[in-house]
Amino acid sequence: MILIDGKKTAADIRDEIRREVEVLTENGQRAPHLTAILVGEDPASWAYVKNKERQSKKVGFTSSLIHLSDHISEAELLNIIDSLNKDKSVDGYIVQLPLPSHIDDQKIIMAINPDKDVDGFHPLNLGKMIAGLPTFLPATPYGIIELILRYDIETTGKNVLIIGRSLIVGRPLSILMSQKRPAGNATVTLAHSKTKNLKNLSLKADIIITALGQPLFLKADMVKEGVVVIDAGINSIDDTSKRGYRLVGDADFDAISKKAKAITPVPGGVGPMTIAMLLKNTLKAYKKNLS
Ligand code: L34
Repeated sequence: MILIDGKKTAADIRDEIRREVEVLTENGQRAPHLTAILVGEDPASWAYVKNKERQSKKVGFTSSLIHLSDHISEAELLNIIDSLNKDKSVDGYIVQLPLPSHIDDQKIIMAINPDKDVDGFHPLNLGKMIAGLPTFLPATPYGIIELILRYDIETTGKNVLIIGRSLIVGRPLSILMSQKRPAGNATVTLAHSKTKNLKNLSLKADIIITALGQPLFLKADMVKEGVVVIDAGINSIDDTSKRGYRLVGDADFDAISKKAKAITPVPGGVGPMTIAMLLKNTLKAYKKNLS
């Protein structure tokens, strides 16, 4: 069984980015600048955003965090977005999701300048992705693609089952993997909460990507021998540790790893890759902003 090590792969990618940034700054250019907006106090979101800030600094980026109260209005948030859109020193920014229920995610995403949308969530960027044009790929699907490539996992002609149709992971990934591109050319099935007989589908799948957000949803009896499982689920479960929770994936790692050809762990799988690819998108935004 091959452990697909997202933590190590993400560190490799960060090294590549860091070396590129070094050359740029040694030549007198300013550093790339990534900003994150975090609304509220959700401990998991806080941890992810802090990770993004830490990793940004590690590769030599300027990083800033705008932390806002849960009570901020949609209009106030839109104002902050407007100022980031105008701020020439900010190359890219993200608005960490989920947002409080009184704020409309889509309205916020639509307000982001597509050239600074390093999450790749703006409809213009999603449209470019579907058309196969160069754009910012959403970081989690991009990270999954990168793991597949760096671990030489064959996708051409394979049956790929993606479980979960979220805007952040399942939907874009289903498009990317069916396209004529590296880590593409697969026969993709996109399953979701209304799918019937999931087990029939999962037993036929050569590659299964879970992105539904249900702890230990995918069980060993649902997969065939030699399957590749990529687990994009990050579920926090309350426990007695100091931080009060621990992370588990959507797949039953212990049991499935006995049958799988390759599998990603949680933590240490897709999560770190999401951040590495966000940095890659930011470097891309920066280069475009300079030129
Ligand atoms: N706007 N919102 C926006 N963009 C995103 O790309 C995200 N996502 C998802 C949630 N909301 C978002 C993230 O950043 C999920 N996500 C994310 C990013 C990083 C990690 C997990 C989720 C991560 O670093 N995971 C580590 C463990 C971290 C820990 O121990 O707390 C891992 O090894 O999986």
